[in-house]
Amino acid sequence: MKIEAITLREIQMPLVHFFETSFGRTYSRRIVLLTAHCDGVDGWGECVAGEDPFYSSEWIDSSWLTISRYLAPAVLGRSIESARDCAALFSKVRGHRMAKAALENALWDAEAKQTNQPLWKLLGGTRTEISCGVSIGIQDSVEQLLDKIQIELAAGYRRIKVKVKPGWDVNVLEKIRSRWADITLSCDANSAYTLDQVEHLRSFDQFNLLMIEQPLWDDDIFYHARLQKELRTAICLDESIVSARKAAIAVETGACRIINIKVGRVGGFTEAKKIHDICQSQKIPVWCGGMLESGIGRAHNIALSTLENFTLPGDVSASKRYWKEDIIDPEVRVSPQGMIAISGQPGTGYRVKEDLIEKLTVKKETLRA
Ligand code: OSB
Ligand code: MG
Repeated sequence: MKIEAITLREIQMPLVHFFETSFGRTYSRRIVLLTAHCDGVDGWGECVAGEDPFYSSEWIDSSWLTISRYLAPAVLGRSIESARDCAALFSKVRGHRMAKAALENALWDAEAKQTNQPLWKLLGGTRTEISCGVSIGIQDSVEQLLDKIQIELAAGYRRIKVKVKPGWDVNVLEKIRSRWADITLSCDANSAYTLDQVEHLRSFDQFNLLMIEQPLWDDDIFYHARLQKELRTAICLDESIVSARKAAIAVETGACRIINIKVGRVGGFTEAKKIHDICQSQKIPVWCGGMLESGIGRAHNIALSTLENFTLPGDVSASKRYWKEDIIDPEVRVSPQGMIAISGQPGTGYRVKEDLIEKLTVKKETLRA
């Protein structure tokens, strides 16, 4: 597969509803999309970096520069046998995993199309449908949060995850549990706590949560291991797991009992598959996280979620929860049973709406060898 050209673009899309985490509120997304032009076939990738370096050190303008100055030149004009070989070409560049993933994943998409098979099969997936949960941000009031949960439960979602931070946690979880004693419920702190708050975090045990996601520092594993020994609730790591090596360390030290795999955070499908395999061999269940993706990243998350050890409902949910109109056709739909059906079509099974993307584009650059 020869990589002849790469097109980078930034699109802007307002969210249907703002999304708030412990690090801030987002009303509208700026998203970097990448097209890899390979032997007459176009592969699409999405960079999941945020508008600001708050979830991780990467952000969309850093990813654009990293791709155009370093990553694209490493592959342009070259022939590679498989998208699997891409990660090795980037090894000189430290970090910048979301930028790497945007390019690597576009090549996986191109390879699936060229070999006329579904991306999920190329990745080694086995599922014909995947189980969906929702991540619900911090709201202006607890009443608004309860209304949102009610709507998502009625839509069929199989797991509710709420964002927490000091001041929006025990009080909120209490209200949720007193209304719904038995739903599958998780919370995600996005690193909002420190080890001084062990007693406070231990009080979350009373809510019978499926997990508490990333309670401590974004780059920490060691203190999560200490915290996990103090909690009955399973810790799930998100931010800390940036590679297969970190996943192995987290599992070996007992820092978590569950891992959230985000393909962008770990640098692409190749590394995501490695983490999946390590967790499977160690009996650690995984699920697919989300980063408020457009349809392109969402379709990639769906393909990844078909791997066998994705046994817990992911944060991969319907397009309409985010966008008035998504950039893929059909948009992602979730059944009343909370499932997404997997397409047997080649590639992602979703058509990229290039006309709409053109209208949403605010910046574009084509790179050639
Ligand atoms: O921690 O999972 C997270 C969104 C942006 C940054 C970090 C996270 C999230 C989400 C949203 O929880 C998941 C989604 O609905 O895409
Ligand atoms: Mg998270």
